[in-house]
Amino acid sequence: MKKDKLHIHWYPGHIAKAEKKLKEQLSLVDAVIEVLDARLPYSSSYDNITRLLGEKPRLILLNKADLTDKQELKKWISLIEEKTGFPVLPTDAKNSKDLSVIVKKSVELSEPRIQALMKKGLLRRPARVMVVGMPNVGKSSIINKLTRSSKTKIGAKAGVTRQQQWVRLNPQLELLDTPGIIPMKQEDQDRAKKLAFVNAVSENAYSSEIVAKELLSMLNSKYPILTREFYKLDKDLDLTLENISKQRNWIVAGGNPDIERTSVYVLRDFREGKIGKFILDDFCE
Ligand SMILES: Nc1nc2c(ncn2[C@@H]2O[C@H](COP(=O)(O)OP(=O)(O)OP(=O)(O)O)[C@@H](O)[C@H]2O)c(=O)[nH]1
Ligand SMILES: [Mg+2]
Repeated sequence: MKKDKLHIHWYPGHIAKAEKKLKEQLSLVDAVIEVLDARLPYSSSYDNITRLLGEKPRLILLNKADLTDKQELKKWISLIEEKTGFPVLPTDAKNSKDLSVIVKKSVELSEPRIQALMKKGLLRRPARVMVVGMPNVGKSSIINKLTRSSKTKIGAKAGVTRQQQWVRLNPQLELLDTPGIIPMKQEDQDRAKKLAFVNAVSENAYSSEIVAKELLSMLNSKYPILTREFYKLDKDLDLTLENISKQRNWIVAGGNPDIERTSVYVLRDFREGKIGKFILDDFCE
């Protein structure tokens, strides 16, 4: 697949392995924390999650809430709670106010299985909770926040966690960090694009220029004023990579705009929340 085409395709071998491993570990855990990217409450959910996780009790965390509009996020929380029947909490790596509620919910959700095991004669053991979600949504960061440590490796790109890793939080709770999983194929290109915007897709799967162009086009239709203001573009100028490069004076030899550099910066500005606090999925999708 050519990288300059609009289509974003991935067939990462480690995803297949991660999915298999996840299924293997499922019987060992009492509950699951599913982490979504709050900027994509719909697109960062894994379609096959219910098939994969079966009846396991689940806590859904909408992470990176610091990068979203809080009021809009509230509506999504109610919608997801209603649709899934599971508790949903907004969270972000830097805010530790919700530590105790996440721990309490995880232990609570695990309790029925622990009780059932104790009835069979086993001794009480810590709750075992597996943390799952798409790449780069912040699974490892959440574990580090909960354990107030750097026990798991984190990084601003997809596929940082390569292997499962158990982390003990306290005598009551143990967490299993897992590599991010994405569907083996993504037929829905709108969703694939949005996953690329938030860096959930390996950068090898697309061209930065095409994805940055698509991002600008989406921001232009959803948040035109904020985006234009951020890039200090005059009203009569279209929100394009060319105009942003010229405005920043990023010019290459021959006087042409430096599209490559601008693409990288536009993606980074968005991912770091510099342009604004956005939710890119349309409500009621
Ligand atoms: N702004 C913001 N950034 C976050 C938050 N949580 C994580 N990050 C950043 O997002 C990036 C990915 O975090 P990780 O914890 O490595 O994500 P992951 O889900 O474990 O990713 P994989 O291991 O690749 O599946 C890192 O650069 C983190 O610093 C958050 O709540 N807010
Ligand atoms: Mg990780």
